[in-house]
Amino acid sequence: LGRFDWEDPFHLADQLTEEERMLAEGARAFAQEKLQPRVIEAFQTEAVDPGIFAEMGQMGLLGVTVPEEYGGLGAGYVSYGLVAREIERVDSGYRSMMSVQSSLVMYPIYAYGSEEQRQKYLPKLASGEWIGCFGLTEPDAGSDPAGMKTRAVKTEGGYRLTGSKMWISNSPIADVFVVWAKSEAHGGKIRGFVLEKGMKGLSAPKVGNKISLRASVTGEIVMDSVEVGEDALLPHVEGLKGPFGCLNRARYGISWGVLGAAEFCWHAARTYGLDRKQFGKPIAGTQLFQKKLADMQTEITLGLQGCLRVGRLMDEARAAPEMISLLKRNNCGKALDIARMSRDMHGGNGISAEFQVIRHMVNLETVNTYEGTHDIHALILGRAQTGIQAFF
Ligand code: TGC
Ligand code: FAD
Repeated sequence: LGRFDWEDPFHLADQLTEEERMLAEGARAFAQEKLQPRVIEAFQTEAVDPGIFAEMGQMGLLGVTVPEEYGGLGAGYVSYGLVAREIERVDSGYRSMMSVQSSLVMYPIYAYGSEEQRQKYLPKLASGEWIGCFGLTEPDAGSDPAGMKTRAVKTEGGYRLTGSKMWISNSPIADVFVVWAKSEAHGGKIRGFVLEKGMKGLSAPKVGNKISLRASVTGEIVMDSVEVGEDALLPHVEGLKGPFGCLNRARYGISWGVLGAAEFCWHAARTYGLDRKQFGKPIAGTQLFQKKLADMQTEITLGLQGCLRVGRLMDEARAAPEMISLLKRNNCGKALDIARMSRDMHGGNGISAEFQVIRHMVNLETVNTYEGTHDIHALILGRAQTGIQAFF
């Protein structure tokens, strides 16, 4: 008979390569030693330390899948997912910083950019010297990015961009802005542009008063007739498949990441239940408590196995976007349920910042919403199995 490991019931670790295991261990050590000690205060004070990007860069955690010649690690998507899981075990905001930089900024420059753009931006984004952001969402175009109003108009030497983006991770501290706009010169099709901090007419005010994801800074991107050269255009993609190609990767990473947050909440509930006595015995010795622990263990184990499967398919270029929707939707929803359950199992202590589960809980509300809401992914899956789109 096989051995049962309560923390890793399906022996996920045995299904990884030696390189993947080592990268995951390095990422876990970094996250626990460098990020965990500062997260409680960072969340409370909403203070984002831009130096975290350079620290992540030094560890090779930015652009894990980008080839080494551009400063990345040249590793596969399972490796990328394992990194997301370890960082989000500490905080979804830190994972956000990493995944925007890797999947939403480095990936499009690598996949859709010119050789000059790759060489100019990727090494400095990989090292964390430069910070990137990704502007798709607008005040009036969230779930429906095709409704964006941002426009690029052709000028003599390039383009003039006008519009505003909303809810953009990293934008107030960004050096590099990947933004999506409808370009008149390309028949009104959506095109990607790379903008740089300091350009005339470009600003990125912070969005304040967030109750969620406070360790990651969020802002607007305001483009008031920003003039760019032809070299700012990402030449190799047009249409919504440009931003969606990036989102596929980020959504996949989130699917692993949220399970890291869920694992933290599960382990915390177990430890708390073993320590805390009521009615003369540990609360972990009650049937209701154990049922909740069993539910957490089951959902996390199944979710991780799904991530590994889709990660392997991504590495073989056989993953369909709908597989990622299934995973992103289910894992975010389950992680949020688990965080809420853990909060409850901690009783009054569950609302204290010190026990950390309520921070994960409020963070996961954002993660359930961004990169396609829980319901939008249901509609993507509904369309894929009925052939009928139900968005409008
Ligand atoms: P639809 O007609 O379905 O497609 C339009 C074109 O796009 C192509 N496409 C995809 N390509 C690659 N991957 C995918 N997943 C794709 N999905 C669609 C499609 O083939 C088509 O191409 P073509 O060549 O035929 O034109 O488009 P629609 O307008 O009906 O959209 C439907 C819907 C609702 C699924 C889509 O708009 C959607 O997913 N909405 C959610 C928006 C979203 O996820 N926004 C995320 C913003 S970024 C963010 O949140 C970052 S947070 C990061 C962090 O801090 O970690
Ligand atoms: P809406 O689209 O207005 O949705 C509101 C509600 O209506 C949701 O419940 C939704 O499911 C539902 N709904 C919408 N359409 C339908 C429909 N057809 N049928 C049924 N229900 C529907 N965006 C970026 O571009 N870059 C970033 O870096 C980024 N970072 C973010 C960071 C944070 C902290 C947050 C909160 C958001 C971020 N976003 C980013 C934006 C995020 O992707 C959007 O918030 C998300 O896509 C939802 O859009 P919305 O907020 O406009 O909500």
